[in-house]
Order: sequence, then C-alpha cells, then structure tokens
Amino acid sequence: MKLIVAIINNDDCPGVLNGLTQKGYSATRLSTSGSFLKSGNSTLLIGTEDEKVDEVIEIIGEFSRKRKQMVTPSPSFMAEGFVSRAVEVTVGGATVFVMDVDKFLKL
Ligand code: 2BA
Ligand code: 2BA
Repeated sequence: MKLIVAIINNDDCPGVLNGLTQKGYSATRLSTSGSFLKSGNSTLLIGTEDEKVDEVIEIIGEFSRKRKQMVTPSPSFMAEGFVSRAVEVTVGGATVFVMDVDKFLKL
C-alpha cells in the first residue's frame, strides 16, 4: 500500500479528481498554499495498492498541465529584498511524493 501526495494547481483539481474517480480511485483534497507564490493550490492524498501507483500518477499527469505565468511575489517577500519585480514561474504540473503505508484502516 502506498500514499501518493500530489500538489497540483487548483484549476486542474476538478479534472484530476474526476479522472481518478472514474477509474475507481478514492482521494482526499486538502486546500493548501505554496511558499513561493503564496496562492492556493491543492494537495491530494491518494491511498492505493503498490501496483496501481503508476496508473494514478498517469491520471494526475494527464489532467494537470504545465504552463508559464508572470507573477509578482508578495510584498513581504519583496521587502526582504529577494525579488523586486514580476518573475516568470512555471505553474500547473504536479509535485508528487509516494510513501509507504504501514496500515490502512477504515473503522
Ligand atoms: P469512504 O471509503 O468511507 O471514504 C470516506 C472519505 O475518506 C472519502 O471521501 C475520501 O475523502 C477519504 N478516502 C477514502 N479512501 C481513501 C483513499 N484510498 N485515499 C485517500 N482518501 C481516501 P469521498 O471521496 O467523498 O468518498 C465518500 C464515499 O464514497 C466513500 O466512503 C466510498 O464509499 C464512496 N466512494 C469514494 N470513491 C469512490 C469511487 N471512485 N467509486 C465508488 N464509490 C466511491
Ligand atoms: P509554490 O511554492 O507556490 O511554487 C510555485 C512555483 O514557483 C514552483 O512550481 C516553482 O516553479 C516556482 N518556485 C518555487 N519556489 C521557488 C524559489 N525558491 N525560487 C524560484 N522559483 C520558485 P513547482 O515546483 O511546480 O511547485 C508547485 C507547488 O508544489 C509549490 O508552490 C509548492 O506548494 C509545492 N512544492 C513543490 N516542490 C515542493 C517540495 N519539494 N516540497 C513540498 N512542496 C513542494
């Protein structure tokens, strides 16, 4: 059993969740935010059998798209002098972690 933690763009979340549900997977969506953009993203928790991990990752990849976007970092970040103007960042795509699960219980 594995736990897949996938951080994706909010806009891509409905598509990814539909794709997973249609294939019979269960997922839990958490509302999160990244440290750099400080805007909302979504973190999906997906518990599944070892042999299904690749299919889950495929579905996540299919429904999350990587694209470029100009962003101005938040004032607090600018005040620290790291960045003072709009920068191009890649948004979309997915950051995926796969972890071993010791126990999976439904009580
Ligand atoms: P449960 O299986 O008791 O799941 C309750 C909630 O626990 C789920 O809410 C989900 O947030 C989380 N969860 C369960 N299994 C998970 C897993 N393997 N990985 C990550 N999170 C998990 P919902 O997704 O709203 O599902 C509510 C109920 O609908 C589920 O109750 C299940 O009876 C059914 N269900 C969920 N996905 C389904 C699917 N793809 N096809 C058919 N029925 C589904
Ligand atoms: P954010 O932290 O808001 O980062 C959004 C995008 O900004 C990143 O996309 C990356 O292209 C850029 N970026 C992030 N930190 C940067 C920095 N210090 N300098 C320059 N550019 C930077 P992704 O790498 O695709 O990450 C998307 C989101 O996934 C991140 O949102 C964060 O919430 C999460 N994430 C990415 N890598 C992570 C990691 N190693 N651990 C935990 N969460 C991670």
